[in-house]
Amino acid sequence: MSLYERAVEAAEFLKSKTAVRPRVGIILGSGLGEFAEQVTDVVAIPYAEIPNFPQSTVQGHSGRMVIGSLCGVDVAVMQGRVHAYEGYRMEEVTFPTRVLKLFGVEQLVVTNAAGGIDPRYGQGTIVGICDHINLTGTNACVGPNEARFGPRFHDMSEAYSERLLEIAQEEAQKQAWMLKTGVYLAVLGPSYETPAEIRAFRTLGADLVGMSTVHEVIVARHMGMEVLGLSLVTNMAAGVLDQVIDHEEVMEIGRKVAAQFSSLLSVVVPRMAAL
Ligand code: CYT
Repeated sequence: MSLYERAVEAAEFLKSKTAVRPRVGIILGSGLGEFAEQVTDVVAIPYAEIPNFPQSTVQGHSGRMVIGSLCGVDVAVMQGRVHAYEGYRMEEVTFPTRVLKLFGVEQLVVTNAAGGIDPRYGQGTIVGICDHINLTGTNACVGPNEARFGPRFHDMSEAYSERLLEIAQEEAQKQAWMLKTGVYLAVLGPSYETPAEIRAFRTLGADLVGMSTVHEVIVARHMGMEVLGLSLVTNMAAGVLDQVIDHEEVMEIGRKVAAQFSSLLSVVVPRMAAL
């Protein structure tokens, strides 16, 4: 079966499980999985049950598709994602994004836990991604192009929707905080970066560093989806502060900022859906 056919099979499976046809999809990053509890009238499907779906091996990425309503808007929330550093091929890492599109999703919110390079960020800062730098050494669209998904060469000049970012900034302001924006640089991982790498990335124009998101955004744009990217700064990147980086801490910060993150998305998603 071709990639397209496998994605169709997975999307058809989701359609058989629910009558809901969300136009908004949300991918939850490390420590942000709790957000799925905001969804009501839930149909939750473990990734293991969805045909052809990759399973995550990382602790804290529980792995299920939560379909339901978020403040009156139909959504498909991915609680957990797989990463390239787990050894998955690009096609597997981005398979769920392909399936979301075939399921009917046109607007995608991608979230992640990231290291802060910009010293104006602090631990727990939520940042709106305005652009990215892909230093993972690969691209999710490598290989024969599937024209039913999109063109061979696709534009990435507005990978992250300016209008969605503006909405997120407006809503943050209404909640009395400022949503800073930043450029997300992706590495393969799984090791965290060295201080020398972080200095190099800062010179390159990066404000955040992480190990996900860019591949999903590349295929989302390939398929013409509109993207909002949000990073949670779970730690300052290596060398920015004089302290080591610990995965447990990354997860813990996610839980602490969960409420702020939830209240933002709960108002942003209805506005996105109304566009
Ligand atoms: N932190 C993180 N680098 C970091 O420092 N969550 C990903 C990558």
